[in-house]
Amino acid sequence: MSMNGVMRPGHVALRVLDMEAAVRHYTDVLGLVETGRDAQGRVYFKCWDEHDHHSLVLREADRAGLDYLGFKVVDEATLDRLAAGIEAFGIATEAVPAGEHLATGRRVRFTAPTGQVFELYASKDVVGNGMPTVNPGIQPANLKGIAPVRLDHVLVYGADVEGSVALFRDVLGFQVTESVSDKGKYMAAFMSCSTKVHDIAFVGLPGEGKLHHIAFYVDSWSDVLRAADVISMTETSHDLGPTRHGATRGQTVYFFDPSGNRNEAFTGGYMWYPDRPPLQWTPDELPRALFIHEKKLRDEFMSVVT
Ligand code: M3P
Ligand code: FE
Repeated sequence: MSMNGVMRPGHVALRVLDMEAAVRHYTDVLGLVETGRDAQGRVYFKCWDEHDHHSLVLREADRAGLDYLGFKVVDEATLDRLAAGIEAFGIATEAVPAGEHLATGRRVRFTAPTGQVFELYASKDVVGNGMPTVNPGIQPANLKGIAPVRLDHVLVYGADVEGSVALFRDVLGFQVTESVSDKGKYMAAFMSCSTKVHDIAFVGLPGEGKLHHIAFYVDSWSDVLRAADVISMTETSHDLGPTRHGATRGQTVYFFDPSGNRNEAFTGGYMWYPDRPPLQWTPDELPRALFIHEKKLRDEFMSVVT
């Protein structure tokens, strides 16, 4: 249920150190579908059950990390209205022309107070999920690897969580579903623009503009276990899990792409409705908020960002 016209995180643009190794990871291990390559050498992917042309764009660079995260909005008028709102909030916007991404309309780009570049866009070509929309099937026959159904959420770092929360809440219509907070001040905020338990999360640790992870949704706990098996069988760099978060109650396994960008296979979590009371974790309960079984913070998990 979009509160102000923003529907979902629609694409993540990542920098990778070695495109060939990255393409092998995202197609063979993650099991995404490659949907195109552009004149700049960027490679486009989607999860199998997404209908739009792409949800991940890779660019080869000498430093890994997040170029930008794009949210799809309901229509072009909403795009103009939200762009004006961002400007009125005091943040400059930049127009990215239609066609700069394959199969994508114009985008509006801005930098959040936590330092990440975000975009809004309203149009992207529909290429389907490999099955008919009349009398559809269950899943296409040729799935590989972890094969998540969709891009789910992104978690980013940066000191000014209060600023990014204000922008996403007051201008873009997101709600804080859960937080780690003290006396009303956010140390971490999980935010939804939909009925998902989070579409974006901000963690107030040093790392302006940094990415902690991009998460892909799988359908069940057994698919999270299966993801961990695939990670093991392919000798992919494993980070943490399978386990369960306290915050969101989601089930999870974390791993790295060959450039060190963290991926998460995520499932579960409860549904969010705008009238649901947000949940708060006090700072002393942070370990339980992160991992409800282990109740321990892991150094590498907290400190490695790209
Ligand atoms: C999740 C989630 C951190 C919290 C992570 C939580 C890195 O990834 O999906 O709920 O502090
Ligand atoms: Fe996550």
